Amino acid sequence: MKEKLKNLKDSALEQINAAQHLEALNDVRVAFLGKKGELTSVLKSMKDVAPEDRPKVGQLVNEAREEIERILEEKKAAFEKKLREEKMKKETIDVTLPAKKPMMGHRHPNTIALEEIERIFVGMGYEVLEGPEVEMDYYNFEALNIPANHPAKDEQDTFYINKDIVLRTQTSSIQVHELEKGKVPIRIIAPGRVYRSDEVDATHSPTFHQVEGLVVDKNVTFADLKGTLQQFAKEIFGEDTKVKFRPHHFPFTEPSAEMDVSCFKCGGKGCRFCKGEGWIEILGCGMVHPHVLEMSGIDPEEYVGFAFGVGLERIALLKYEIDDMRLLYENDVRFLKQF
Ligand code: 2NL
Repeated sequence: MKEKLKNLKDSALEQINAAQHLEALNDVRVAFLGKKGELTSVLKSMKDVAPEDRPKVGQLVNEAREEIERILEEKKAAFEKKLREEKMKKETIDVTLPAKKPMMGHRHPNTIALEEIERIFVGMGYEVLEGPEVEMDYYNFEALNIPANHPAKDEQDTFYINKDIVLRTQTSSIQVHELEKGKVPIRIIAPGRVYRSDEVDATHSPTFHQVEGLVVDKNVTFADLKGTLQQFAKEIFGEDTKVKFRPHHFPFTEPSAEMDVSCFKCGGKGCRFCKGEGWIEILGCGMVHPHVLEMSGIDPEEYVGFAFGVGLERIALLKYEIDDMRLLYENDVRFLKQF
């Protein structure tokens, strides 16, 4: 019996040693210690052992069982340790690898152009003022000498909230509020989003941006207007830029003009960029209409003013040589990150 137990134990230890993985180890446990296992069957055959020998044999069986269990546990722990180490090795992080850079945002071409325009005028002593995009019809039209039935008020190109309230079509409304305060002299620029019921194409959008400017003081002349806008053109398009004023008509200025700049691509010779003209139209301007000053409570006999309005997108498209306005609104990062 003692011999049999020893063989059994040796055989178990041998199989444990030979086991290559956890499952094999478990098979050995079942084969020897399980319900139908070999050691268990020895216990079952105790009835064949002489009663006086039973305590002795029982002890031997228990010792064998304990030893097999101990070795099984040791081997199991060793397997688990090895598995853990392999897993750790596989999962190591190389902390010296360069980190993934966070995506950096950047300014929209419109914003870059606006900040440059603001810098130029702030440098000349102007203040930057903003105002609401939803305006009373009065501030958008009436106070600017555009009475009811004027073609500029056409339902076709104005978004009406109701009869008296509109989405502003120009940022002049900001300036009318400033005129009404009656604090002269005034030297402001008014940037902002404006709305017109236009179809979208390469040069039109129902929402775009304007920067308007207004100066009101004593003894302001058209020469001041020309000098100011010429300086602006030089700063934004380069020192060699020439300007040209063509007579025009706006209801809110008299006289009125449109200003062209010499093509900064060809220097005025004519190229694809300026469509062979040598000149590029850039803004509208004029001396503030006396009736506009009067309506806001400023005496046109004492004060004079000049004003101008420029499309921000127009400046951005020209400056960055973008040929389709829609690109400015699509927010495609591949486009935006070029500026
Ligand atoms: C353009 C050019 C312009 C003004 C805007 C203005 C504002 C006040 C008084 C008088 Cl408060 N004028 N702004 C003047 C001339 C031109 O915009 O192309 N507009 C459609």
